Amino acid sequence: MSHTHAHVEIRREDYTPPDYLIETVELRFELDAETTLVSSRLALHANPDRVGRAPELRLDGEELKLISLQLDGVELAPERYRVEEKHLVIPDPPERFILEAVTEISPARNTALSGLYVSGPMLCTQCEAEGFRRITYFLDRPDVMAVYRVTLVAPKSKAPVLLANGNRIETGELPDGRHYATWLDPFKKPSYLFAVVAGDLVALNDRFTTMSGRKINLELYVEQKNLGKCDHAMASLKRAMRWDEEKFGREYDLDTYMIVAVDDFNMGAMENKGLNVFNSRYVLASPETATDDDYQAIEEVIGHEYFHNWTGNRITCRDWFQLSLKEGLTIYRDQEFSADMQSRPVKRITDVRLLRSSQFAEDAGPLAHPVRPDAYLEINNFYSMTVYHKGGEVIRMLATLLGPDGFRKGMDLYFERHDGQAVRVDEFVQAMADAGGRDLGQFMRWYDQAGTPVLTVTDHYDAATRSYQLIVEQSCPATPNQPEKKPFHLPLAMGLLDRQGRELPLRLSGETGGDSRSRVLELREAQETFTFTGVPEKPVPSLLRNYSAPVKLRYDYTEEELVLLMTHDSDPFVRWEAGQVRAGQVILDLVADRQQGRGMALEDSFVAAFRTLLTDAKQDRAFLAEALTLPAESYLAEQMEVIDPDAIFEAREFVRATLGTRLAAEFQQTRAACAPSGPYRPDDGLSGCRRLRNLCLSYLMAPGSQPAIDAAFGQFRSADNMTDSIGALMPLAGCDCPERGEALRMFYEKWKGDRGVVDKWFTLQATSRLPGTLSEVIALLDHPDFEFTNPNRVRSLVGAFSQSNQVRFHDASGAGYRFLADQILKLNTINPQIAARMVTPFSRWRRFDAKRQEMMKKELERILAEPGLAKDVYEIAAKSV
Ligand code: 0A1
Ligand code: ZN
Repeated sequence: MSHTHAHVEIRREDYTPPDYLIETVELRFELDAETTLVSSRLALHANPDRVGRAPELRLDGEELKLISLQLDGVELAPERYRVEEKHLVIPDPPERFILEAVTEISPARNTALSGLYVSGPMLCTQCEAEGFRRITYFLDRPDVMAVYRVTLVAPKSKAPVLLANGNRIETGELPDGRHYATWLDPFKKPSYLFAVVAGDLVALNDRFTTMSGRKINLELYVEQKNLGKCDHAMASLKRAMRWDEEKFGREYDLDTYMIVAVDDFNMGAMENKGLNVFNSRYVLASPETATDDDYQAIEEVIGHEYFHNWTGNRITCRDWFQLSLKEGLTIYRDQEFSADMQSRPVKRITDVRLLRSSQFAEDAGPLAHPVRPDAYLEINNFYSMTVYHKGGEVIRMLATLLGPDGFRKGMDLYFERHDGQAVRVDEFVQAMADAGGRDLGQFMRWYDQAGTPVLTVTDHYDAATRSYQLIVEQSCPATPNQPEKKPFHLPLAMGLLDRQGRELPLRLSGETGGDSRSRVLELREAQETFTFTGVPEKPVPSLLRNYSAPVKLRYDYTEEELVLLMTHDSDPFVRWEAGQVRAGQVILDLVADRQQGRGMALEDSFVAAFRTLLTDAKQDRAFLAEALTLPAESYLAEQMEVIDPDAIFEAREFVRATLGTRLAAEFQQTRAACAPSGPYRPDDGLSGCRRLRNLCLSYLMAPGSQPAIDAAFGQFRSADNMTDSIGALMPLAGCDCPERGEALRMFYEKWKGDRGVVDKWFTLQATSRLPGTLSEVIALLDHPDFEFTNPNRVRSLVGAFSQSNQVRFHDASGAGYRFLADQILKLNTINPQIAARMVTPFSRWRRFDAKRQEMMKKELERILAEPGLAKDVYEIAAKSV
């Protein structure tokens, strides 16, 4: 097979400044779903900083029909320009000129959801990363920043609301029932932050008074039927605005902040200047339709997009290789915001869980790339766990190394130096280095080297000298194009416990005084030894407190030591982690037993430790729920040489069922103790209680006894909120009992008009571990509510099955693989971005047994052989195979 695809690789080292700059942009949209006319007027001039003379102007453009073109007011003769497939080229333009173009586009045919497209009753745009070129010819790159003035024209009946970035400066009526609005965004911005929205929408309005006393209008636009589901998003926005003022001294800059909720959206949300566009799942919530987790996610994403106003918009990226400059930093900011709004330890635990289950897998496979990648075919493929979440961990390490005051000083310096600019990661790290008076040269390796470092820790206690040595070795596995790695500079937060679980003073040899109980060791070498003095007995090391670096930690703890850490460490993350390590050992031992045909039996000591935890009334319930949740199948898989999805599933289920049986009384008691005492409120502080209660139910359901089924069905029928409804329906959906079908039917009947809830209904079925799941999923493709054109719906069924149902997706027959490849090929022509994201499960093929490897590879090859394969899909499939 020949892979002669003419896809051009873009390389970081090839960056050159733009030959031309654009000072102002005037756009006029004659909006219509079938055919929209876009008239643009660009004020261009040769870039004084360009490399060499500017020979020609190459504007980006895709799927555009050029209607007319004028230079300095004169129609351009055909020999003075060229229309290529993806460019408009003007070979010899003047130094400074006005270019006017009229292009025609079709929003209704734009199923890729990039550029201007139709979603329900509106037209909206998505321009990051390279969608603006699907609207008009432009220098569509983030280091070209301009002031935009935009006029929208549309029939008033179809689109009573006309929105764009910035301030509305003029509105008026036009003949034939049309109207218009003109918007001016006074802030220079890159084209990827451009947005317009037009449609039949209503707004929830509110006000925010900034720290300097300015009044900001807050407007949240939704379809009429959703107006009652906006309060939480609005309240979250106000909390985010206040938080950024208090924590970072950052105030909002425009007079209006608008958010629009759309049903068809490729990602979570988009930070367009003054006009965020959100996937409606991160806006709409009511107690009946949204779970506690949904409420939480809304607050987080609202915060994320708001925080981008300073980290992304005011200071943006010079080029797309710098994506983590805005994304890693903004993830860190939204994590800290959420941590301040809820339980900080629980937030940290959920963030680490996500990182280790998804980012670690990415970093260990053929798609591994540095936080700042070196090359790409399609930038949309690099909105990755690595760029976002590992990028966030890198910022967190800087905050740990510099301390809160140093980090804040660094942020202030970064804003002071670079406001209004498009910069690189280097400028950010330099600001941190300068503010903290530190050399962060070695730290930059976190941006350049891919792969998850491994810290191997050993120790030695010398009773005679009362000294304790901690020997830390670091290494990092090879990743694509990076066979050899240099050591990282990283913070290792730690403490030492005596055998009673009391914290010991931490004095390194050579130090006087200083007997803190928790400290940060800085690692820089492949191997380092830290010697603590005045240590009265052999301690138990508490390592990587608060998960101070995104690494894999290896230290040979005994069961007894893990229990000591679980019950006594002062750091909640370490307490949780000790339990996870212990549970992981137990399950992986059972996996080995099962693989070797031995019977499975659960150690009494494990059950006893679980009982102690479960009945510990002092524990915070949200934390307890985390501590009682077993490591995920995907995380366990990561730790196996050759992944055995069946054995992992069976061993884990065996543990759940055994605990459910042997601790039935305790689970029932805890569940009863967490029963609601009044009607549900999302912010009643009881979400931890609900989580624990639903976790108890799932353990009770694991052995599949009728009383447990009755309890679940009872909870399902009486629930006054989605958290408890799903909490009961999830275990029911995984149970081979008559109540299952009954409950799923009732749920659908009740919620069939609600997109968000119907997504949940698809996902519940796609993630059921019952053996017949794949057939059900295939049947659901023909359900009247299934749509290939809606990304949320595709994710809820195809994505959920292939990414969150390891045992059924990896069915030994290969049927799961064939199913996924079929759907990818269908999506390839509809929405390449979504199609590409669906390929990732195949990228892990090397981790499985020979038979599965072969079957997965065959599907990848089938995908690669498809004529007209989108660049997005090609890149992921080609790198994977
Ligand atoms: N910048 C957004 C994410 C985003 C990226 C690409 C999109 O379309 C292809 C849409 C949104 C964020 O970080 O929230
Ligand atoms: Zn972002």
